[in-house]
Amino acid sequence: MAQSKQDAQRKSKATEVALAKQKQLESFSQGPENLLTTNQGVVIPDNHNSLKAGVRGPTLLEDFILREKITHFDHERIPERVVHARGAGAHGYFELTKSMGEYTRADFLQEVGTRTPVFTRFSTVVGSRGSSDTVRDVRGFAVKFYTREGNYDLVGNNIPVFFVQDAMKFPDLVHALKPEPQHEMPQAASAHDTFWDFASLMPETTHMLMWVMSDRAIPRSFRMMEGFGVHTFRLVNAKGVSHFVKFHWKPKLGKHGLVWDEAQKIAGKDPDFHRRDLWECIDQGNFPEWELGLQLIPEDKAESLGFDFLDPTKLIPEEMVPVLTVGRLVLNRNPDNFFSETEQVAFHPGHVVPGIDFSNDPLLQGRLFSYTDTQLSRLGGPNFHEIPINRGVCPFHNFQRDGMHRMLVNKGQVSYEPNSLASGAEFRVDGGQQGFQSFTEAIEPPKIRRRSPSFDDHFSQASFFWNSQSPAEKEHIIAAFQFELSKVQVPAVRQRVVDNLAHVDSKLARKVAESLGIAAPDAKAAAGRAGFREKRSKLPIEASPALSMDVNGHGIATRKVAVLVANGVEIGALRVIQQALQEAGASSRIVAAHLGFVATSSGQQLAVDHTLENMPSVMFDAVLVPGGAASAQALTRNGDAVHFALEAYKHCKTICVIGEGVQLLRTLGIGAGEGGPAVPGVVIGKNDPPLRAQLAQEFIAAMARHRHWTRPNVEAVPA
Ligand code: HDE
Repeated sequence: MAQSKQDAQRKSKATEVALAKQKQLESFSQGPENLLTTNQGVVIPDNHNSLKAGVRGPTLLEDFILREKITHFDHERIPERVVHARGAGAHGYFELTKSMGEYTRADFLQEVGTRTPVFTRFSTVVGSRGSSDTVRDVRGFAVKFYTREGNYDLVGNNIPVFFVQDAMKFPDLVHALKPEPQHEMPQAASAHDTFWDFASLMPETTHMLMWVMSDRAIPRSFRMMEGFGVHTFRLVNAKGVSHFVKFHWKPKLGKHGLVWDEAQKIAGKDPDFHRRDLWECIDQGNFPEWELGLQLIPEDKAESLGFDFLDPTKLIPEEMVPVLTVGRLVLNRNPDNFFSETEQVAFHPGHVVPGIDFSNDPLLQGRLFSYTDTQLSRLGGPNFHEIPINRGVCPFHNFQRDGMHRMLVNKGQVSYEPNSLASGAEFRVDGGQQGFQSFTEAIEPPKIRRRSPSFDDHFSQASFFWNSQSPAEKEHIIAAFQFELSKVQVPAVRQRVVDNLAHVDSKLARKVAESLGIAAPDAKAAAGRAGFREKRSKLPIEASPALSMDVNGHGIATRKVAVLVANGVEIGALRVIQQALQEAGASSRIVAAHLGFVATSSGQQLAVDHTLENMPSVMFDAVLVPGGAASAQALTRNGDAVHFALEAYKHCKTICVIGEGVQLLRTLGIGAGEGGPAVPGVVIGKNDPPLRAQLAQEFIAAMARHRHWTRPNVEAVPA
């Protein structure tokens, strides 16, 4: 009794001291506002000059202000992520729209309307932190849910399958993919010998290769790409019943890609293209949004899918197991500081909450070790969970102590369990219902280092993906293989790739081989090589429309239109179209040869937003060329303006020309005479006031198709 009284007194004294110290600290931090200080709080008298022996003399070591400033600067960089180094992040929330209580006990998936704060980071995989956004690559799509039961991380990609089946091959894959070690080239590109050498010797990569050669790997925006959890996970309900689950993020604006030529040009014109797009949209209140979809597979059905659901090179077609929409993700706040938040955020597929569990996918199992391990060297020690962006919103208690950069001030005598010295019942071990209960699964012996024969099917889903693409998408995939392999120096590597492709589709393999000047694809040769597996499973469907991006119906919200003008531009129709674009959620920018103003045909001043040079056509989704004889003439004499229009034509973007503006397309033979054949996505209008509103709607309808792949003579355009 006496002991506990003493304890209580000691505690209240300690609290008093802590409070006094806290007050003191607060009063200090309210100190000299807006004055530059050292990290110790000493006001800096002069931030331009170091302390010297005489104004022209040597600097003194004594200058603690200079020393502190330079020392901190010297240590500003931390190691970049070994993969996914370049990224952009945003805050937001996840709102549940359908209760998942039947399937999982996860608290944030119970009550419809529950909003859980999130931080999301998108990334490329291969490039360094300073590389370009629009390279051909997989995109990371990682979401940290700050739930009331702890942080849950869904660390996925924008492609639903992966290159390799077993974690053992991941370091080899990444070494082959990254710049070659002798000269560190090429940056952020798979188009080089080591990657294709590895890929050609590992037929299990084939399905993922098809995705990476498709337009999925050059997204128009982070806001317009899907996300996937990739692996099969488990949901476990309060009764301990488990369902397998695949996670999907479906973008509200639809899924859209760039054109490869465009992607490469943007990489030079604006390497921050995706990062800027995300930042600006959130800044302007155009909050990106995705639906969370789940494919739920009862335990007993999983084995009868016809392929192995534990194999991460396989997807489950939506037509076989429908995607159930359960909530929405909204990103509505940009980070305050890139380093503190986007760079220091630490995701981990092993950050799960009660009710979400793992499957035995051998790639996922390897990831469960890797992510904490990598943060130890990247974020400098075991206390990275204390960094604000990584901290949960629920309290956490344990007896882990000390280590580099410890922020918490753990109180008291006791840092172990069990103990009899800590008073109170805090940090009790919950052996009961509240805790994370791993799904009780019977594990089959023996301990064995071997791949399951059920993982032997390396080609059937690659063919399935190919069969699901539109004719234009197939052409893009062929062109991507041709480009990548044309960069490969060793002919035998190219040959192995096309031989493998013969097992996906013979036309695809033949067309790729033709442009490389190598022998015809030899399916038999591929089948005779090490690593090749004969197994082919049959899906109950031939193709999946959900795998194609060539679908419309998402409107034109947040699309950008360039308006090409020069002195003498006629703005009557322009104003009507601009208004209609704005109402449809798109924006327009005036682009001219110089900044400042141009004079309109009616003598007004029209403010210019960008020059033809600083915002070329690749930065826009569509082009509008208003009428006005003098403006049209000046534009046709300006090489940059002609290039602008031709390039937009080549990239299959919507172009609207009004009256004399049509002259800009004359080199394409468009609009030369009345009644010429209609060209997809080229809208030709007259300067006729009663027809302006209709013209605006025609333009918007054409833009909503995103790209016009069936447009003639695109290859002939020298842009
Ligand atoms: Fe990762 N991965 N990964 N990965 N991954 C990392 O973790 C790793 C894999 C993914 O925005 C690293 O914090 C292994 C698949 C994303 O911060 C590292 C294996 C998928 C991000 C790591 C995989 C991913 C990472 C690097 C195979 C899609 C960026 C820095 C066993 C489902 C997260 C870091 C962010 C990052 C390891 C395979 C997605 C080294 C060992 C499959 C989105 O720990």
